[in-house]
Amino acid sequence: MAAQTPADELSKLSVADTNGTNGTKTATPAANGQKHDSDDDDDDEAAEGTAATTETGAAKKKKKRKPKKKKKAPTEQSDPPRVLISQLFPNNTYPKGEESDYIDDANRYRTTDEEKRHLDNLNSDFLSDYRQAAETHRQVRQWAQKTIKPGQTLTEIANGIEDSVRALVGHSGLEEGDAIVAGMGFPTGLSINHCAAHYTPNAGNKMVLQQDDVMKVDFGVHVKGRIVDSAFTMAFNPRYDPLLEAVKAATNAGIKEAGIDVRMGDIGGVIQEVMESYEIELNGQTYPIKSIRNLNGHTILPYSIHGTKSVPIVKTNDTTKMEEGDVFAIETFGSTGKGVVHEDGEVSHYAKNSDAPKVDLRLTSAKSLLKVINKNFGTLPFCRRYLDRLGQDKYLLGLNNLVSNGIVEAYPPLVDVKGSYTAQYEHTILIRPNKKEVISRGEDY
Ligand SMILES: [Co+2]
Repeated sequence: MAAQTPADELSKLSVADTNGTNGTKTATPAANGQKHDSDDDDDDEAAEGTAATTETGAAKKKKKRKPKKKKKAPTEQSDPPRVLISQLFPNNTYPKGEESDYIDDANRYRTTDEEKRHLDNLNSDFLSDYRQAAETHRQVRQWAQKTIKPGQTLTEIANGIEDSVRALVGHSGLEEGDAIVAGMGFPTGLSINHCAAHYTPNAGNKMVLQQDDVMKVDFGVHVKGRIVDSAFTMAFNPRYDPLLEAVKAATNAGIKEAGIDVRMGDIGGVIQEVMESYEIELNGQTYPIKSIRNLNGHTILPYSIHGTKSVPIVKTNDTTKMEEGDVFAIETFGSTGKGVVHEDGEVSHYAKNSDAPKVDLRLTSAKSLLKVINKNFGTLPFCRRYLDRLGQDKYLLGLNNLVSNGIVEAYPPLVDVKGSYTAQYEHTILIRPNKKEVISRGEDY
């Protein structure tokens, strides 16, 4: 989910030819849950074999077969994805993301430092929750990438992604409080063409994906509040390839630059340099690709998608540093338009403010809606469809009242100029004590 830059820091950078390719390797070691199962079976059989020496052959055979009767757990994901990730990777053996060492002189020691490794080991629950959420994101998005086609409605696409996420973490989110245990980390953004972010269909939306559309798919998965925020862009016409390539390279450059003690403004500079080394030809006209300067990456806190630090995607003077323990969403947006977004259109995304003021609400509908939000989302972002599926109706007055009281924040769609095209790629990275981990990295992006 995109974070908006309130202050407009403008330091334009003109860039010479930079080939923005970034050879990123994917490491998704296949964790193997089968070994443990078969070990168990062997143990059972060995124990039976020695204990049951006096039994008849038939009785022994009957007894022996028993443990094998249990239905084999699926070892492959279904289509559409409905198999629990915890079943595919038993005993918390979720695949790691892409790990890399800190390579600058001041932090190189961390790779082998015992104390840092010890600190890292203390985080095993944090890491396995994060990796479970990330694997869910990968499997759902890879299914989405092969299934989404022009002609589908945005509602169909969003429901397809969200039903899959909820099934894979095993929480439908329909019973009170269930969505807080695990599920959607924020609504599925399906932002098309000049719309860069924060668009998801509300009830009754009839929008259909078109052949020449450029669609940003930005969704979050959380497990116990550990939110993976990752996004990609889909286009069916190859004429947009340079735009997508620019943004993917820019995001990867930002990820590569990230590390302990690295300054935010410098990361922005690297991202902008790569992004703006690209151009694109559309209908015989050449457009420079610009970083959208008022969108940025951000830290992620438990149950809170936008932490306190921002990662700009243009060069700035921000000297805030990345620190051990931070979780960052590195996201970049490229545009053929002005490279600035503004709010436009009907709101779908909302989130309760973590520092919501204590207000004595006079509107009954606002009061009861706030209870629903507290119980089902807490500070996790939600959209109107999520209220609909909980059986809420006629909630708009109450919802708007919570927004005007500063309790809930509205996140309207963010758009560049009409006729322009925007793209986005995003990953979540963990600044672990001894390593950096691109938790959401996959073979796709
Ligand atoms: Co984000």
